[in-house]
Amino acid sequence: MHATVVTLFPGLFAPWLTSSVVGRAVVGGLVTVDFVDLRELGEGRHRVVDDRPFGGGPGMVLMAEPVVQAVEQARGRHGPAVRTLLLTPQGRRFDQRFAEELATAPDGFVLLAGRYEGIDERAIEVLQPEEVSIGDFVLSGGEAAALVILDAVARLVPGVLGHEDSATEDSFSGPERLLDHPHYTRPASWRGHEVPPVLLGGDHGAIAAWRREQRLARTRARRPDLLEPRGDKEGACSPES
Ligand code: 9D3
Repeated sequence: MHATVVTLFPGLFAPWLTSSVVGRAVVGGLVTVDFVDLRELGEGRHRVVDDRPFGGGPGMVLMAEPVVQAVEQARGRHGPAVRTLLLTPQGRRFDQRFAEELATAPDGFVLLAGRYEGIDERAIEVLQPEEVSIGDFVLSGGEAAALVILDAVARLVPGVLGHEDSATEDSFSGPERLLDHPHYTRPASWRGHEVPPVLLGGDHGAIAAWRREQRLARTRARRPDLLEPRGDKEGACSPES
């Protein structure tokens, strides 16, 4: 996996890239994350990258020229099938299926993290990025969203997780997208709370059946939307969403 992040704040990524499961994969070379510092493509001696919005209003807007130059520089480090993602609250919702697509993208991907009020729309017209949001809440910039995407994608790269089939047993992966069942470890009795006896009996068929029941019951109770027919999972077609 090769990702290039275009950002004004490459320093925000460093601790994550050298620690954690995913960080070890970066260090080990299975995952490569590099950066284009948008500031270095800014205008003039002060490397200006933003200006006030035409038409007025609060905040600043990233200028088209430095953004397009930075993304072109980033794309130049990848093959012709590189995907370009613009992180924006206006984007398509990121999900596990999207993560799976990116994990197998043959020429990797570029993540463009915005700041301020947004990016000059003409940069978006020229770059034709895939616009992606990580959810309906307000972040202060695209960097936290870029980290979320890098983490979700990197752990799908074969060899990144210690335990190889951890990723395929995840909620939301595989043909059945269900929430997880509850987990227990020792002691079997703790502060008067008991571990469900089936888990202590050693009957692996009964354990599998119990876990599957738990997964279904939890999904029905907490995320009934996941049990609806495929293609309507995002809720985009349902009137109440
Ligand atoms: C307070 C400013 N908002 C006015 C309506 C617009 C706005 C601009 C920029 C809101 C957030 C941001 C910064 N967010 C991102 O760059 C971002 C984001 C997010 O905020 N939520 C979910 N996914 C993403 S991906 C990038």
